[in-house]
Amino acid sequence: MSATSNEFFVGIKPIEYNPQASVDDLLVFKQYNQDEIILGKPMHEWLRFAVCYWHTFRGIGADMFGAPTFDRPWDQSGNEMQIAKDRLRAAFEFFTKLGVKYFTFHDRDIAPAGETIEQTEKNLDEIIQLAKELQKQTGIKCLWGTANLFADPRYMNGAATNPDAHVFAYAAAQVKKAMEVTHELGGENYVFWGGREGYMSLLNTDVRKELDHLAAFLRMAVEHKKKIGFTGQLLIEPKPKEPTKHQYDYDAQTVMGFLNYYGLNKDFKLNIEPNHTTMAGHAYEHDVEMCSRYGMLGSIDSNTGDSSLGWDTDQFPMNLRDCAFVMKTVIAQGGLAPGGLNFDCKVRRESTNLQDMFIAHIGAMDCFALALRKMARLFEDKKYDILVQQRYASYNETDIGKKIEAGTATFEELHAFIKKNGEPAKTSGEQEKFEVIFNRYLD
Ligand SMILES: [Mn+2]
Repeated sequence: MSATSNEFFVGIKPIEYNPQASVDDLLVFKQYNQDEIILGKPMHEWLRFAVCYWHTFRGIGADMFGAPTFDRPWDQSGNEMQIAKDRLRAAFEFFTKLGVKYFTFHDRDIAPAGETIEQTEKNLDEIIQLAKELQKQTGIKCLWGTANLFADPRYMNGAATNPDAHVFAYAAAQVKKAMEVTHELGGENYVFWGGREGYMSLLNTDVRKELDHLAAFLRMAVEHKKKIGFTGQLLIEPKPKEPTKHQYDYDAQTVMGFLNYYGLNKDFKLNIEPNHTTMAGHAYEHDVEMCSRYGMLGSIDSNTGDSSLGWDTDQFPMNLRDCAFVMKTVIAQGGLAPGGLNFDCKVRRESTNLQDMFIAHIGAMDCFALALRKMARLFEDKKYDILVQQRYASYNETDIGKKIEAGTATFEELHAFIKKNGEPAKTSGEQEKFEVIFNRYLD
């Protein structure tokens, strides 16, 4: 930022939709036309894009092997609180120029920790007041907030699953405040990602005790939500490992099983990050589909990994096939609100231009917008859904199938049915046919 200007992204104008733009005109949307109606809703409502504060405004381009590569104009003043304010102004300029309607944040990304909890909360309150002002000026909303319960050394053995009750209490104090400031910013959701809620070795771990404690922690969060009048959706983000060797919130089915066991399934939904899904050994779209089919898909941390690397690379989603699979599920469940598509993504360490931040988001937004257009066609056509339904037709069309679905059939009855009817006919699964048809909708 120059002394005479409040602009950080100098020379970058608001990004506009121009389907005629040439392939090398990169600061333009070729697919994302926010107010265009698709299946009865504007594109921006289907997609509900959010920019994440941590990677995009706290990322420094460092990795486990190397020093920071980024040199950001808002990180220059030398005073921690001044930097936090400059960074926040830069972020709102970015959200506005990009044309997203939401952002997401952790408590510790947005404001620096102090020496004491009082000082930390004072810093946070000061920055939250500025965020509120900037929200008012720009109309940008908060999709969700969360607490960073993994970076500080106090959480090295876990937060809500720490063997020390004192650390558990610290995590609770931190989440209490993070929920309150999320509420103050009008956040529409609140996310729990338990990066250290797992174990490094079973030899020193009582897993049952730790999971009981995690459930107790989440119950207190539900209570506190009611106490402060926060009506946002609570979300849990599964991840199988990293930084712990095993994270308890391994994948969508594990988290749903946990919520059901502890009676928390009415109070939480899931925030699915496909890069975590692939780390759990599943296909990109697996967790999105799995929890959606149980009415538990709340939001998506939209990113991708790299199959050649295998860790959580948090790359921008640029693959049409992957985005189409996600949008197929999102359309089938009628949208994501109050959740959205949060870009939990970072530009590569080597992508050091400020402009790369825009190009990355524009590319991912266009990829999702194109995926939405393609999958709207698939949805409207009904042909694909009918083909899937036909595979299960025997449950609607035969007496025995209807009785199985109604829960009134018995083993004795089915045994008698087989004795009378013998071998079932061989039916092709036709996987290749489904793959070809899906590809035709991507044309
Ligand atoms: Mn995430």
